[in-house]
Formats: sequence, C-alpha cells, structure tokens
Amino acid sequence: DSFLGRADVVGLDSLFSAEEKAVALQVRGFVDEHIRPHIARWYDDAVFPREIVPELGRLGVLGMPYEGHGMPGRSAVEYGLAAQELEAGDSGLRTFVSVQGSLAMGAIHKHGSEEQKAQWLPRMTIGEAVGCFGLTEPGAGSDPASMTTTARQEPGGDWVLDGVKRWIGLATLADVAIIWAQTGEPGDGRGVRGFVVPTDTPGFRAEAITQKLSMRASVQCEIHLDGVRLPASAMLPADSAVGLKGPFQCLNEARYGIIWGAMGAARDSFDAVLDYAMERQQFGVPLASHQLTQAKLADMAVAIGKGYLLAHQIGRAKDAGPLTPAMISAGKLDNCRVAIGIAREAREMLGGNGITLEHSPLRHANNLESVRTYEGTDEVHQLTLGRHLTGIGAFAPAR
Ligand code: TGC
Repeated sequence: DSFLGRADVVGLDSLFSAEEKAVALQVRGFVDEHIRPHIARWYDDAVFPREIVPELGRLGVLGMPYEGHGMPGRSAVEYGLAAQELEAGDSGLRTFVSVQGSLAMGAIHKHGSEEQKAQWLPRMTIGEAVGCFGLTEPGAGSDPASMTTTARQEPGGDWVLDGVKRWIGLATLADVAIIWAQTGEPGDGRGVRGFVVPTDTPGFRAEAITQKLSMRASVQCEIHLDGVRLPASAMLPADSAVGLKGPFQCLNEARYGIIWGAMGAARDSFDAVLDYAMERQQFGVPLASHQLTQAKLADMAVAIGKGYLLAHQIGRAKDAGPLTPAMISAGKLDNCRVAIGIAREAREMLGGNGITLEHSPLRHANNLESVRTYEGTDEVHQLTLGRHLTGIGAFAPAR
C-alpha cells in the first residue's frame, strides 16, 4: 500500500525513503489528532487556533528546512511532505507554517544579522513567538515594486516607517513583523529594504480582514504603520536583502511549499469523494459503480499522480541545489490549478451534501482560491515562465 493512499496509482511510494515517509506519517498523525476533529468548527467560526502554534513547534515544522538557532534542518523533500500533510488538513494551517517558517523566519535566516537571528529564530522555531511578512499593500499586489510604504532614516540613525500593508497573514497574532519598505525613489524596486519590527512598537496596528469566503481558519490582516520608529539595527542588513530580491527569495521558499501543499488538499478531496462514492446509493447501486463516477475518479488519480511527480522532481532538485524561478513558477502554477479543479469536481460528485462542512472538498476548493492567488497569481507565474522562455518581460504593457 502506498503511504499516499488510494490516489497513488503510479507508484509514487517508491520515490520516497523510509525516513521521508516517516516524517509524512508523523505529520499526518498530528493532523488526524489536532486538526481534523476541529477544522469544521474553526472554519465555520472563522477561528485560527492560536494554541496549536507551540504544538506545531514541537512537531518540528516551523522553519523546517533551515539549520542553526535550534531550527529542524530537514530536507526540502521532507518539508514538502510535511506541507502536503498539513494542507490535507486545511490550507489555513499550512499557510500558518509557510508564513511563520518560509516568510518570516526565512527572511531573518537569509538576510538577518546575528543579533536578529539570535533574538527571534529560537523562539519562532518552538512556536513561542509568531511572525508575519508585510510585502503586499492595498495598491501593490502583483507589483510590489510600486509599494508606497516608506522607511526614512533620521540623522541619528533611527528609521521611521509609514504606510499600509494588506493581506498579511497572522499580523494580529504576530510578535514580530518583517516589513518591506521603500527607502529610495517611489517605484524603484532597488530601494526596497526589509525591517524587523516588534509588533508592540508604537505606531504599529494590525486589523483582521473579516467576511472572508476562503481560508476561514486563518487570519489575514491590514497593517497600519504610523511613524513607527526603529533603531538602525532593525534593518535586515545582508546584501542579499537589497532590493526586491530580498522578499522574492522568501517567496520562493513559500511557493515551493505550496507546490506540495496543494496536492495534499487535492488528495484529501479525492479520498473524501471516493469514500462517499463507495457508500452513497443512487439508482439502487453505489455511486462508485456508475461509469461517469469512475471516469472522474480515474482522471483525478492520474492528475494527483502527475502533481506529486512534479513536486517530487522540484523537491529533489531543491535538495541538490538552488531552484530557478521558472521551476518554482511551473510547480506553483500547475499544482494549484490542478488541485482546485479536483476539489471542485469532488464537491460536485458529493451532490448537495458537498456544500456543508461535513465534507472537505468545498472547504479545500474555497481555500485554494486564496492559495492560487497569493504568492504569485497564475498570471504572474505564466509571465515568469513566459519571460524565461522568450527573454521578454511582459508584466507591464510595452510603452
Ligand atoms: P524583477 O526586475 O524581475 O526583479 C527584481 C529583482 O529581484 C530578483 N528576482 C528574484 N530573486 C529571487 N527569486 C525570484 N523569484 C526573483 N524574481 C526576481 C531579480 O533578479 C532582481 O534582482 P536585482 O539584483 O537585479 O535587483 O522585478 P519585477 O518587479 O519586474 O518582478 C516581476 C514579478 C511580477 C515577477 C514580481 O513582482 C512578482 O513575483 N510579483 C508577485 C508578487 C507576489 O508573489 N506577491 C505575494 C506576496 S506575499 C503574500 O501574498 C502574502 S501570502 C502570505 C500571507 O498570508 O501573509
């Protein structure tokens, strides 16, 4: 039997070592015990279970692929397997792990000073401190170069931040925010720098965005920065953090996790509908005995197999060396759109019963609307691939 269950019709099981499978099964056990029994209620009540954060720390999934400062130091493939198990539970919980680990911890790990690392990474790894990552703004989503949040340095060396960030995961719960701000001319990505901002700094205010139809068991926020004064040492000092390549390197890590995560949501949708089709009687026979049902199940299993193969290929390549942006875009683009298609199809096969939280597919499909949009929309990834293939950047209309 494959550790990936009945959706594995192409022998994916053989691609993973016993140790890698053990990581996946450990995270699955956690999801079964701590997430599945409660997720419908959390989703319905729009609650992010803050109390689960230290448990995720104990599980070893925060900052999972990084080493030093107490971080787990696991492989990219192990991190991917953990992400897909978490997202089989709910995209909102996997998103927490991505924002905390890949974005906030990733920024400090890649670009931070020794003091910043020592102050935050050990606490974030065990889930004692929560981090968020402020790049997107109300008027700057796909085009972060157009951000209007500014960081102004005063003669004494202090920085003063002003602006608004939007769609920032966890900001109301966070102890620390990585805020990206313009230090140079408006619109010039080369002037963007990152700042480590304790959220109790005067002038920092976060507000949760309500009435969401997606990722309800997760928190997305607006951050208001009104004259937030920081010492000179708050800037992420590394050369790697000069300009937009600073945040983009962190997005690469989060996008990588999504390549795997989306397949977890697809697999859980498939399992839910296969169980249902075996039991549900219509026209005097189980749904599963209808040819159209079998055709849909077959197409889903093949698509899931291909999605895992793509994730596996990219994961092994990441363990061997740095990934190209084109590889990451190919995986994020396709696995998100395949997963949302599977979740929607599964909901349809569940009939009217599929619209309640008793079954996971519509919850996954709604969550995947966000997953497909954040960390680069389909169009951003298509155009990244387009630029890779043609050498021509087509993000902005030619003037
Ligand atoms: P471009 O000129 O292409 O690049 C500027 C600099 O960045 C470098 N670079 C990269 N470096 C590392 N990894 C990548 N993937 C990189 N892509 C570009 C590039 O080499 C250059 O470096 P340098 O040294 O020359 O300065 O910049 P552009 O402005 O033309 O970029 C175009 C585009 C559209 C690809 C980029 O803006 C983009 O990726 N946009 C999408 C932004 C995005 O994904 N936003 C999501 C933000 S996070 C979020 O949504 C919150 S989700 C988590 C939560 O819940 O909080």
